[in-house]
Amino acid sequence: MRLDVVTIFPEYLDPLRHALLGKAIEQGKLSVGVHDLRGWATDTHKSVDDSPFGGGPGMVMKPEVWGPALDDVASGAARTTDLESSLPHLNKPRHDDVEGVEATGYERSVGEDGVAEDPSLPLLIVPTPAGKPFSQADAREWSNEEHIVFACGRYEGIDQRVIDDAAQRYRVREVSIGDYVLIGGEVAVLVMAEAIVRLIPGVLGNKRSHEEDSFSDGLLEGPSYTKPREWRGLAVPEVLTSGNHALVDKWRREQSLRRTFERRPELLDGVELDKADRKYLEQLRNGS
Ligand code: 6GU
Repeated sequence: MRLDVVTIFPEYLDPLRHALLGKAIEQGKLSVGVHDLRGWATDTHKSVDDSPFGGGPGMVMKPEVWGPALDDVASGAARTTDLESSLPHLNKPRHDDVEGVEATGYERSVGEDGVAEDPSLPLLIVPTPAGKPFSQADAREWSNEEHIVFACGRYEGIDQRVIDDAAQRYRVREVSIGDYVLIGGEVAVLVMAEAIVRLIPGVLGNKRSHEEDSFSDGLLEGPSYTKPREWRGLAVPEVLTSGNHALVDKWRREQSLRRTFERRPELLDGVELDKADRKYLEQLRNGS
């Protein structure tokens, strides 16, 4: 997978080189480019924003700067500033060393608004609190992408024509990571990149740990315990040390149902429940 990020704060994206993502880079499963938007500014002040038409507070990011930036990053013309992993370098061939052949003769597929989209185009993710909510399902789907570009807006956002025009070169998604407002998209990119990259096959190592993630079956994950069996007077739930795997599975399922019922009851509407699940939830509703 290739990730490119366009931002006016490139150093904000340094954590992409660390830990899990750094490992993915070392493994040759990921390459990352971070691009300073000001490199596409044309005036002597390197300005990237201007006052909004129609008045109002704040500044809007300029189309004449963003347009060429997204053109260059889509075509690979800006692919010179890759982040190295912070981990020791292994000198493996990198993903982007062997790509560059554009797919032809695509079949059109249907994008999120029911509009036909060329699936060979890169994905452009624009973080914005006005976007569709980012979910684990998005992370799973996007972990299969060849090339994802993130466009980080600051201030009051990017001139909407940039996003409309980018649809000629990208499959565009405007997404939010939650119902709160950040100063800019950079932290949202770190969040989404981590959620996506950990699902690339082989990056996390342990496939089961995906299957048991919160949300992968629509429920929250229950509590976990390790040694010692007793700590500060608190014992590990006895069933976990019983050696009875069927009982452990049943207990874990019930813990997931309980947590979801208590913390995110709205999620239960979208979950496949069997007879035992429904019975357990009925007990919870009756206050036990
Ligand atoms: Cl994706 N971007 C910004 N700037 N603020 C946010 C957000 C994204 N998601 C929630 N708040």
